Amino acid sequence: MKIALITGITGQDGPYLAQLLLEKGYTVYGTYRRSSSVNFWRMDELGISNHPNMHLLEYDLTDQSANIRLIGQVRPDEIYNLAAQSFVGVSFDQPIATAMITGLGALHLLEAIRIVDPKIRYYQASTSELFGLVQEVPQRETTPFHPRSPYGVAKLYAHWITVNYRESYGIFGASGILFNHESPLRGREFVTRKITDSIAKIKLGKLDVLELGNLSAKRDWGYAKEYVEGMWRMLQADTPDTYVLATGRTETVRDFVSMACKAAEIDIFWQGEGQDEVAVATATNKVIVRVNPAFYRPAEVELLIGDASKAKRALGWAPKTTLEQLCAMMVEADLNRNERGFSF
Ligand code: NDP
Ligand code: GDR
Repeated sequence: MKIALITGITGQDGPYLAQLLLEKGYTVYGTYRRSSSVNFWRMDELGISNHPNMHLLEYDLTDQSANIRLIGQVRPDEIYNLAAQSFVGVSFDQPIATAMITGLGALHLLEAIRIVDPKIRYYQASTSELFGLVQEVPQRETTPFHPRSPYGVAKLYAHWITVNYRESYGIFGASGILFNHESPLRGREFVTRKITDSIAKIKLGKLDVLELGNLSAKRDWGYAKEYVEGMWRMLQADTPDTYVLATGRTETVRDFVSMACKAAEIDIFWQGEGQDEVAVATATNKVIVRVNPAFYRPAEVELLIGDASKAKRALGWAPKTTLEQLCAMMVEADLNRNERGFSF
């Protein structure tokens, strides 16, 4: 029976990955941070919190002695490093904390692997934010990087240090350059879930207006549950490598709002431009979505669209769920939760 260690089990991807690995017969250790109100609602939603092979450990990625002790204690076959300060917007306000966690955190784990057991396989959660300013469309493993946020720059370090430990010490370090992936378990600070949760509240009469930033940003959004399967496949390959996971389709934030309204059966029309652009509900003629420049970022990533053909060829991985299906799934989950007064 294999042992896996997942850092960041309280986030979106951790519980989906844990669920997959438990189904495959792994023993899974998930790490969470000490805080005044730790919540495990995502694991609860997937029904894995009380699984006999699921264990939780308190841990902070930035504490190097904790990394060495953790790996010595768990002795995993595979480590999935999902822990990060992962919100791009916050990284502009907390650039140093982001560098320590999201960038140096990966080095802490790789060093611990080198010291404790170099045979451990390591997955680094890299990101399409590495591409940043558009250099090539679609973006693939060979596209030059130009990150546009402290988060992207920190992830660039984590990516290259993974490649460096692969080349220097023969450590099995795989780097997955994953494009945006969403789900009903997405944090509400990210735009898709902010939209589906707010549209659900508007539908139920619990909110009047949703405020958003840049409506024209284009993202390649996939379904998180399918992306964690790709992470696992990267660690089962014969050799460690770097892979893009993406759907190959890109849509604007505005399109996602329209899709969510359709799923919630709210008829809307768009009017105005730039900061004055609004979405109006046809039935009531009331503005339900407007722009608030406070949500703009100092530097924006305008267009992401990925080419995952290498992952398809080498790993047999391909996305299945369409964006319409994903959006409808998220709206439905948020309608149910808001009816129950759910607040995460
Ligand atoms: P989330 O933000 O939902 O989860 C991040 C996790 O990291 C949380 O469990 C968080 O714990 C934990 N964490 C934060 N800081 C520390 C720390 N100092 N020590 C230990 N744990 C910490 O991210 P996702 O699940 O969406 O993403 C998983 C990974 O994949 C992240 O690294 C992200 O950057 C990357 N990624 C995500 C993409 C996406 O579209 N979702 C795309 C590409 C890459 P806490 O709850 O205590 O804050
Ligand atoms: P992103 O995701 O920055 O791509 O990072 P996010 O959902 O935060 O933003 C996507 C795009 O939407 C625009 N936007 C808004 N974003 C938020 N959060 N809130 C708003 O109100 C809003 N209005 C418009 C943003 O400007 C942006 O263009 C996510 C994270 O999961 C990263 O950790 C991961 O690495 C990348 O995806 C791939």
